[in-house]
Amino acid sequence: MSEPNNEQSKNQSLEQYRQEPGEYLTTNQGVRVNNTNDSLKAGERGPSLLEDFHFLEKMSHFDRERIPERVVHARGSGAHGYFQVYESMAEYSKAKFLQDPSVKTPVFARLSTVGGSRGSADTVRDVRGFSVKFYTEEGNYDFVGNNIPVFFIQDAIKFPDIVHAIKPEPDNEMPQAATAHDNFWDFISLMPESMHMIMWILSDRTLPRSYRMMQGFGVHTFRFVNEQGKARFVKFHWKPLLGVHSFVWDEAQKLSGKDPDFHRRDLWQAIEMGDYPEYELGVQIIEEEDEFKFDFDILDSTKIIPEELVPVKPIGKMVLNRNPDNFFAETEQVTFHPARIVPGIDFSNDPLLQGRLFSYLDSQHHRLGSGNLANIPINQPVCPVHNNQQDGVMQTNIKTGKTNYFPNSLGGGCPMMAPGNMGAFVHYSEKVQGHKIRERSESFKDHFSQATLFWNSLSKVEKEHLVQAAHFELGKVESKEVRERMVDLFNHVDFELAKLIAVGIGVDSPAKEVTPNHGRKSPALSIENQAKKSAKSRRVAILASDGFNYSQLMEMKEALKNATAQAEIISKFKGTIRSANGQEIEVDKTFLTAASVMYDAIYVPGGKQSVDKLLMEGDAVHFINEAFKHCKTIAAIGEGVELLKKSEIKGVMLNESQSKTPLTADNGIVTSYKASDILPVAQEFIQAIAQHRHWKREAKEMVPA
Ligand code: HDE
Repeated sequence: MSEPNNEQSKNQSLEQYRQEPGEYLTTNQGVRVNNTNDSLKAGERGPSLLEDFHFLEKMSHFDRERIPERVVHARGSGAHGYFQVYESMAEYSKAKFLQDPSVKTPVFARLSTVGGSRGSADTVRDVRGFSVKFYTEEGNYDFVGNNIPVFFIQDAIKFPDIVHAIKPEPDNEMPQAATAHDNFWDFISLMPESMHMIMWILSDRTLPRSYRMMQGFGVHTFRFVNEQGKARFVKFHWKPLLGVHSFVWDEAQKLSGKDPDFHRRDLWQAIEMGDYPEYELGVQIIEEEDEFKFDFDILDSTKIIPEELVPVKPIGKMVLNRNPDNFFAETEQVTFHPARIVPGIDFSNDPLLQGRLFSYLDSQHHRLGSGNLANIPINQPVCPVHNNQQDGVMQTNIKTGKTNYFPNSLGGGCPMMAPGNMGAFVHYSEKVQGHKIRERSESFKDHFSQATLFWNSLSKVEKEHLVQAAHFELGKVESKEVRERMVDLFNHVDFELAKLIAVGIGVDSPAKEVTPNHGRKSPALSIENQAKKSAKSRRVAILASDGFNYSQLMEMKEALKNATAQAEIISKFKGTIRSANGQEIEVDKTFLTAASVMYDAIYVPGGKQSVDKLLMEGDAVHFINEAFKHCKTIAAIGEGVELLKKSEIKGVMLNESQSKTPLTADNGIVTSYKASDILPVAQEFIQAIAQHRHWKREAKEMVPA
C-alpha cells in the first residue's frame, strides 16, 4: 500500500480529532452541535432562520465578550507563582504567611503599564504597576504597588485630575500611552508636588528592559503588627534577582512598532523556558517613636525613606513559575485592592492610601459588573468564606441553609463572629483626634529636596538620559508657557539641570539659581547600583547565511546555552541554511520578522560565502549599526569581522592593527580573525553581555540607525 499523502493524513487526523470522545462541540446548554460553519437557512441561498439557536447563542455571547478595561493599568501581563519567607517575621508581624520558611504561599502577579489602553504597546515611557495577590490561609493579601517608589500627588482627590491629564486629550483622543503632550505637562507645571515623581518618570526607570528586571515598591507607609499588638511602620520593596536594567529611548520606541507585546512575550517565554522570574521582598521598618525623626513626613507618598537612613531588610522571595491558562479568565478578571490585607498588616493615614481604599473595589464593581467578583476563580481566597452576603448578578455559590442574617438562633448562630485572638482582623487601635479640615499638612510642603536627591544620585549616563527624555517630552509640548513653567520648576530641583533642559526645548535658561543644591546622594537610587552582571536569559541574535562556518556558529550557540542565554539564528529567509561543509540548521527569524532592538547582543560567525551575502544585505548592516548605537554587545569571528567593518562602527571599533590583535572586549565589541579563538571570543562575549550595555561607547551618536 502506498504511504498516505500529506492531505490524506491531515484529513485522517482531523477525523480522529472530531471523534475524540468528550470533545464534541455543544451549546452552552450541552446540546451537541454538528455544524458551526453554516447558519440555518431556508434553502441553499435563502435567508437565515430565527430558530437557529446555536447561531443566536454563539453570536450574542460574542457580542458581550468585552468588559470595560481598567481605567488605569489597562494593559498588563500576569503569572502564577509562590512566595516564601526567609525566616519568621513574628517579631514584627503576626501575618501567617510571614512565619514559616517552609511554607510556599501561592501568588498571582500582574505587571502593567499605567496610561495606555488594553491594546497599547508595552515599551512606552510609563510607570509600571506591580501587583501581587497572596492567597494566604488567613485570606487574600493584595500588594498593589508600582516600579517607582513615589507618586505624582499627595492626596487621592487629585487622582482623576492627574489621570485625565495623562490620558489622551479629550477632543482628539491623542496621544495613546504617552505623557509627551500639552495636557500632561500643563498639569505638572502647576503641581510642584509632582516634581520628585517627574524625575523618576524622566529617568530610565520608565523604560524597563523586562518585567523581570524592575523593582516594585509599596509606595505608602503601611504597618506591621505583631501578636502582642505592637505596631511599627513599614515600607515594602521588591528587588528583581536579575537586577534592574533598562532600554534606551530610541530602542523602546522602535520596539513599540516591531513588537508591541515585547514585555508580555518576554515574561511568557521566560516562564515557558524555565527561567522563572524571581524577586526578593524587602522591608524598611520604622519604630512608631521614630515617626517624626525625618525631615519629611512618612505619610507623604511623594517621599522615599532613603536606604541609608533605614536599610531594606530582605524577608522573602517570590518566584513566578506558571503562565496563566487563559488571559481573560485570569489576568483580565483578577482584581487587586489595597484594602485587602490580613491580620499582621495594617494601613497608615497616608491620604493617598486612604483614597485608594475606596477606589479599587468601586472601580472593580463597575468593570466586572457584579458584587460577586470574589467568586471568580482567580479572585477566590484559598481559605473558606462564610458570610450572609446574598444573591446579586452571577451569584455562582449555592448557599444552603435557612438563615441569612445575624444574629440568628434558627441557624445555630452561624456564621459566628471570631474573637480577636482567633485569627480575626482587628484594626490597629491608633488614637486619632482632629478638626474636620480640607487642607494639606504643613509637613507635606517640601516638594523639591528629594527630587534633588534623586538627580544627585544618578550616574553621568543616567543624567544624560534624563535630560534627553525631558527634551523629548517637553519638545512635544506646543505651549511655550508650559515649557517655561517646567524649566522654572526644574530650577527648584537643580540650576544646572534646568539650564540643560532649557537649551533643548526653546526656552530661555533661568537667570539664577533658586535654591542651592543640598549635595546629598542616595546610591540605591541609581539603576547602576541595582544592576546585576549576568548573561542569564539574555537574547542573542546570530546573523548567518548559506556557507556559514558550522563550528563557529554551533560552538558559540553551545556556550550561550551554557550561560543560559537564548540565541536565535537570523537570516534572509525562514527555513534552513546550509554551512560551508553542508550541515543544515533551522533559521529562527528573518530580517523582516526580527530587529536588533529585540536582542541584547549580536554575533556574526565566519564563513566567506555567508558573510559575503550578509554584506549585500542592508538589513544585516543596519542590525549592527543599531545594536552599536544602543550600546549592545557585538561579537564576530573570522570573516564575520568583515560585516562589522562594513557597518558604521568601523571607525570606532577596528583598525587593521587592532583586528590582528584579537579579542578586544573594549566597549563591548569582541572580535577575532582567527577561527581557533572561538572559545575565548565566546567567553569574552558572554562577559560583555553580562554588563547589559556599554554606555560609555564613544561616538555612538554619529552612527545613523
Ligand atoms: Fe491605582 N488604581 N490608584 N495606584 N493602581 C487602579 O483599580 C487609584 C496608585 C496601581 O493590576 C484602579 O482595579 C487611586 C498608586 C496598580 O489590576 C483604580 C490612586 C499606586 C493598579 C486605581 C491610585 C497604584 C492600579 C484601576 C490615588 C502604587 C493595577 C483598576 C490615590 C502604589 C492593578 C483597578 C491591577 C489600578 C485607583 C494611585 C498602583 C482606579 C484613586 C500610588 C498596580 O481603582
